Amino acid sequence: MIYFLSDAHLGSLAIERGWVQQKRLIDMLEMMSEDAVSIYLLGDIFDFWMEYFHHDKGKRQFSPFFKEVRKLIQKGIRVHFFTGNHDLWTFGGIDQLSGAAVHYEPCTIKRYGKSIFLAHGDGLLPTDWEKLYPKDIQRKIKQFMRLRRIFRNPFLQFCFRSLPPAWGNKFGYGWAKKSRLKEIANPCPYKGEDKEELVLFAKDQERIGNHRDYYIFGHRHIELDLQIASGSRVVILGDCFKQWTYAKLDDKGNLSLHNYEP
Ligand SMILES: [Mn+2]
Repeated sequence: MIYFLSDAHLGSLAIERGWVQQKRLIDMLEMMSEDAVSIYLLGDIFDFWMEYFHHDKGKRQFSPFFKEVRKLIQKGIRVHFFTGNHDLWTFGGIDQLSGAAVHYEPCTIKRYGKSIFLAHGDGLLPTDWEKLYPKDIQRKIKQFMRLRRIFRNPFLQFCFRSLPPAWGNKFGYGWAKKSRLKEIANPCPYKGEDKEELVLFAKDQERIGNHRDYYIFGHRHIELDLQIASGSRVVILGDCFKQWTYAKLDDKGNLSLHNYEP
């Protein structure tokens, strides 16, 4: 079996009893380890991950999670960690702490005869997106893309990494908490086949001839399993703090979404 999960947002100040959540995530990985060949963590596993030039005591809270990942790898399971938009600031630390293979960009894999596009999902748009959205939505998308460029700017990353970790974390976790509370106040459910960016992205890929059997994303905190073309499906994974969803690919190439019950 190959498992896919995303969006645990470990450490979030908006998630009550974070250690219970972390324990449950570990139990979920433990359950997967019974028959897993590989496990793909598709981004935003941490609510704010930043690697400073100074020692950061704040990372200690994630030791149980890292211990579990190392255990899985020791068992022979391959663990892949994709960065999301909350934990892209890893510069070798996550590989070192967990032993997982870290991916900074989307990628396409082939398993059990199926081609599978994997990405966290932030920043993915169809090529003709400007034609598809009204002006106000276009403005929001542009804003997000601008912020995304700022987050990825090497000079600004260098500056942030020079901060005392306590300051940087206060800012980072504070920002992340605000965005989570905003999402709770204004939930953004599935927008529909003609508006959901990740669905449009996948449809566009099919249209331009980059066929894949499955597209698997995180990021949106919604659960979706949608057929977009003959032999092509989009799966959005939900999350690992409220819905506790994951996807599973069996050795016949069947992909299915599940809810984890401890
Ligand atoms: Mn995200």
